[in-house]
Amino acid sequence: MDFIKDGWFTETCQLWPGQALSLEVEEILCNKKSEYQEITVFRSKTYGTVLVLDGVIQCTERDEFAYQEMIAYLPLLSHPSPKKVLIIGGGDGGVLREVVKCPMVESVTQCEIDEEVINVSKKYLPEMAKGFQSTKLTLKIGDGFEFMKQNQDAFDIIITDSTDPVGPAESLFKESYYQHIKEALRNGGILCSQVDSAWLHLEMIKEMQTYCKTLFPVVEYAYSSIPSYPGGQNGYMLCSKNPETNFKEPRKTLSKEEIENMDLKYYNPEIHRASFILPEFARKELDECMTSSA
Ligand code: SPD
Repeated sequence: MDFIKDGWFTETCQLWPGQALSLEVEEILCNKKSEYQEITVFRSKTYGTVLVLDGVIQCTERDEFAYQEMIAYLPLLSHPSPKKVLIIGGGDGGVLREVVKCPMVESVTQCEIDEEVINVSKKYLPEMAKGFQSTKLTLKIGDGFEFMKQNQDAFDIIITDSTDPVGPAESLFKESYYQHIKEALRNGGILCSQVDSAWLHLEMIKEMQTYCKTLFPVVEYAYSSIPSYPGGQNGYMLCSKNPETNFKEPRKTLSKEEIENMDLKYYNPEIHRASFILPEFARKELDECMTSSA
């Protein structure tokens, strides 16, 4: 556990060389090695309980909702009738918690490779893991890439809530994975995948957007701010099989009352629209790749 020293956790990774985020640690609650990765949970001084996989922050109690709500509601509220949802990854349960809140969703299948992450989350992050109690859920433990291959024409929405593209999630950033998603989606189906920050991974996002554009008629990149993620942001790749989809305008606009009842803390219709407005350095690169591949 080299990443905790002298009371501080420090996140370094080959994917963001030359920079690191540190959080002050109050207590280490769990550190174990599963079949796939090292799982650590600690109570931090200012970000609540923190889940770390292979030394990389997955969620903190203070800002997790910014990620879980956006990766769930950007696709769900862009689809006219999102009845059947598949979540790949998402072992902490936060995305599931959001998806099952949506009244239009009838059933959710979740495929997580590492059962130990689910167990740890149930024990130390019960507010995130509460989605696992939903009667809408069918839980599968297994490899998301392999699971995707077995499904054809089955889901309205597919969400990939993975770790970064090193380690167990590497295959979930490949073109072949997106080909399988396309087949697993019903007509008009929508996918949303976590693809990291444009500040750090613009080339990878560009490459992904280029091959997604060869598979789907509508492809967009959105982002939300999350202070505990590298670069303070996370990006989302959204693709639709329906050429009429306009991701930038929610298909269903939640009222203030619905937002309150669903206990949303980050998502609202204005931030939905704003999340597609990119700073010039990113807009230029990503628009260029859209024009050249379309
Ligand atoms: N750089 C960290 C990206 C982590 C994305 N997955 C987070 C899981 C939260 N449900």
